[in-house]
Amino acid sequence: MKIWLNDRLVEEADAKVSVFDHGLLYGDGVFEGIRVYSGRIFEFDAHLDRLYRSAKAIRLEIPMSREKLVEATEKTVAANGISDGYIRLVVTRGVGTLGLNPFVCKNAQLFIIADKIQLYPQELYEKGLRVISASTIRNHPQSLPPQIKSLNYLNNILAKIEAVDANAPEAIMYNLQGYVAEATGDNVFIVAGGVIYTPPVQAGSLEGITRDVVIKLAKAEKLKAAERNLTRFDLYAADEMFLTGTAAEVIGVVNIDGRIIGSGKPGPMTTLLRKKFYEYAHSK
Ligand code: PXG
Repeated sequence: MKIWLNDRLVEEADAKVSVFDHGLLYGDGVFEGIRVYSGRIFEFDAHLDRLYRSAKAIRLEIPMSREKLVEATEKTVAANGISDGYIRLVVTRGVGTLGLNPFVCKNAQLFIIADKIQLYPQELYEKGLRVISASTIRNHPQSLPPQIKSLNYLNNILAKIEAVDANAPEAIMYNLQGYVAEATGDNVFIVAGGVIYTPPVQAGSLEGITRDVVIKLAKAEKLKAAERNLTRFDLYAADEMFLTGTAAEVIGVVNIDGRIIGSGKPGPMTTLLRKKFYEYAHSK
């Protein structure tokens, strides 16, 4: 496998960063996870916008122009012969001294991996997921804003550990007020009374690109979609529930904390949006 490292493609064995990189020492950096469908980089502009916004929020300068970054990403995808897969674009703060000050790090490191993607098994898309409510509260936006896609995922990992311990593939995270924030690596939607609801990002979620696409596709189908704060009860009482994300795409949830959602199978709107998403992803 060839990896893009800073200014060129290198062999995987030579793609190394320092133990003094603040990305490793402090989780100081940002990243994007992007799909490649039928040889096309999915919603690349939206992902780049989010990467630059995340970097700006943590005062990290991305060491490459946007045009060069597009070129480097396309070269990495081509060099690895990926037509359907996954890109991980990472920018770390770079090498510094032991100590938090990010401004001692003079050379941000940028690397790009293009690989096949590990998916949920097909069976889970047909049957739907069982999820749990995590007791780990999502980072407060005044603490580490969840809108920053940073290299520090420990908050999500703590919730993921709860899911794994409960033998569930995903956990729902709530904010300090008790409203739904997001899943550990996906956004949350429900259907109630014929309307599709998802929490506003201000409730503590990443502004998911799949989320935005799904809202657009729902509106194109003349379905009603709205942002609204959701409680744990709203999830328990929902007619349908689904998650969206780059890796999962659109996947139904049929059980939360032992409560069966709807008929216990992915619902009709979930199934329709999954189909529309597939068509959109493979047509663009
Ligand atoms: N919330 C969080 C916390 C995420 O990490 C999403 C929502 C969904 O956003 P997108 O833009 O993907 O629709 C994410 C995305 C991985 C992996 O390797 C994680 C994500 C995306 C791709 C791969 O775990 N998270």
